[in-house]
Amino acid sequence: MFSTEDTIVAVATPPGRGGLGVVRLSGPRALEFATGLITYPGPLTPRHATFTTIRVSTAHGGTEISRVVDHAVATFFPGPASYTGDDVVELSAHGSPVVLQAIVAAAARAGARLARPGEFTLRAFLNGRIDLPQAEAVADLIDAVTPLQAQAAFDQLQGTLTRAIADIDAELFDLVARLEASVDFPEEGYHFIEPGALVDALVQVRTRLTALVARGRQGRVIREGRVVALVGGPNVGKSSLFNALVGASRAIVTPLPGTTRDLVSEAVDIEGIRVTLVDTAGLRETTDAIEREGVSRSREAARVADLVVVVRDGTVPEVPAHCADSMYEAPSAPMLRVDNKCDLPGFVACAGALAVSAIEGTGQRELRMRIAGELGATFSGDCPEITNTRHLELLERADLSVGRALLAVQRAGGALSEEFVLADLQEARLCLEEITGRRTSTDLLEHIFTRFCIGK
Ligand SMILES: Nc1nc2c(ncn2[C@@H]2O[C@H](COP(=O)(O)OP(=O)(O)O)[C@@H](O)[C@H]2O)c(=O)[nH]1
Ligand SMILES: [Mg+2]
Repeated sequence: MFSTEDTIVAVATPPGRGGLGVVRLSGPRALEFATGLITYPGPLTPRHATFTTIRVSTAHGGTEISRVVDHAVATFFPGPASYTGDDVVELSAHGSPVVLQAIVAAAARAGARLARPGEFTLRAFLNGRIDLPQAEAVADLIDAVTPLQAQAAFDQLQGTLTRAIADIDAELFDLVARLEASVDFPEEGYHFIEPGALVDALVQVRTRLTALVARGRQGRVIREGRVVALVGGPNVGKSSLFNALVGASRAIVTPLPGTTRDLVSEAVDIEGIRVTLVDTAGLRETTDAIEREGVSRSREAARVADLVVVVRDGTVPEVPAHCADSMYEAPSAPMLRVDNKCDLPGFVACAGALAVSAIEGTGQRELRMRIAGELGATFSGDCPEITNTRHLELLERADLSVGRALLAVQRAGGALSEEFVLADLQEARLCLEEITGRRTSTDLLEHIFTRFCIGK
């Protein structure tokens, strides 16, 4: 995975047909291989788009046949100021899979190696162009489904997390240096940092870490998305509400109870959070085998959801047997009660329930906000710097270590043993280094970069 000596090639645009398709080459021989693929005679000017034609040669029964296959724009990005840090050439041709594959095959025949998933970005990381969170942000940006996900990923790519970590690490570094000096020069009673000042400094670091962790817990919701299940009795309007939230007529709506028999799910953007919304079969006793299976799937959906929206028909007096929550084992996820059909006469909302009309749209904005609120993520202003579980877990560990150090100093008073505090602070620094990738393992890189698509 780590050979960075050779030149790699891949189609950088998504599979399938499109107006344009880009083949990317990176490595010491990128320019040489690309020059062999184009008819443009002169040297390529760095960072200039050069219009040319692509010529590839194929073997036909022992003879090489060279053919011009497409028009293209060739751009040469000399290293180290390129995406990967190596020499990079991008050939932008028409988005024909046949042409693009022919270009890749010709480059491979010339000696380029087919790039593995994420290998361009891996090189950027190994060449020090970006740190690990920035590389991870590239994958997140590409995978983003909601604008907020994209924004959070782009912020991270711009280095917001990198800077937040660097600031904390700088403070820790300063403390570690002073504590080490105290250990190395144990002159009678002399501390390179007084216990009082040490407590203040640790409290400050801890506060920053804790705040970042808290924001990361919210941020994780942005990145990973959440599952929300709509459950309730038959005919209360679950499918209608589902369609209203999805903004399309996805689930079948009829006046007949028992219409929805399988789970219908759709990814929607609710206040910036990627929500997988699941419409379920109405919970009721039934003899119909298909519907019974649907009801059992509904219970399962409610069990695994991050939030259960319990829908009730507000025009029907609440009958305990029809009360949705009595129909499935109490889910561990939070519940949001919604009373539907508030447009009809005779509607009475239960205490604590939100009145909505799936048909007329009443209360739906409020419903979206409450869903986002229940999911623990309401964002006003900036995106959290942290959205990734890997970063969050390491940060939590760093936070705990600093917390331990702080406790040790506070307990010891004047009789402080610097070694103990040092060990905890060094542990915290190691966690931060693992986030940024200054300290990393092959397994971790493997894990991170195989999630990329080829050509990225
Ligand atoms: N007046 C009114 N009718 C609704 C509303 N929501 C759903 N319905 C009607 O109630 C019936 C059942 O709706 P449906 O979405 O299939 O309910 P489900 O069985 O819970 O999925 C349909 O005839 C809908 O048109 C609403 O907000 N107001
Ligand atoms: Mg339905």
